[in-house]
Amino acid sequence: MKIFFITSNRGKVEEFSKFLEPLGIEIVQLNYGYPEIQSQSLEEVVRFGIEWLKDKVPEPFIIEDSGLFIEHLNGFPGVYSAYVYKTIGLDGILKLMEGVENRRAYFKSVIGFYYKNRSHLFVGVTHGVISTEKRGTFGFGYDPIFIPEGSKKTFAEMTIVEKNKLSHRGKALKEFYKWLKENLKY
Ligand code: ITT
Repeated sequence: MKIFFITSNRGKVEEFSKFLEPLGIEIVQLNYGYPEIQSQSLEEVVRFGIEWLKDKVPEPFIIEDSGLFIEHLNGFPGVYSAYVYKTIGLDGILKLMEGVENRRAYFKSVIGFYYKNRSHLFVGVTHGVISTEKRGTFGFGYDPIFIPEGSKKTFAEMTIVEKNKLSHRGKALKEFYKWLKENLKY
């Protein structure tokens, strides 16, 4: 089965492809921009995105919205993660966190799957801490400064398979995988 992934982020596509490979699913990236509404909720952003896209792109398709929520910064950058990454970047975040003891943060991922005129949402959350310096070269985005709970490595020091086992996206993908197995009789 072929599933279109509407995203500009190649890293996300690689993580999806690796996870869904055992089901024989081919993820095809479609870089088709869609409006991300101003909302405090990733779920709302995804629901709106699907509604906007459903008559414009081939089916079945997925979109995914994610964000990094830092406790000391009251959840910032959260739903603004992509914008903050492009503007102040990792160095900007590390600067905001200089000398801060409470480094707790979490990543959240919401996958939206549109199939046979219906939307299905799958959610994953991973708690961890913001490192004091950038480490690692794998992955994308905030990976070099996020250490998931129970690990000493940042996400950027892990292979895709290792990261998928611990990450927010991996957890959402696990739910999606279960749904596909149950509903599409894989
Ligand atoms: P889309 O085209 O799919 O929207 P995007 O990169 O703009 O791709 P989002 O809108 O979901 O993605 O924004 C999420 C931001 O959080 C973005 O800057 C990502 O790099 C970052 N992010 C999301 N998941 C991440 C992960 O697993 N590791 C590191 N950074 C992540």
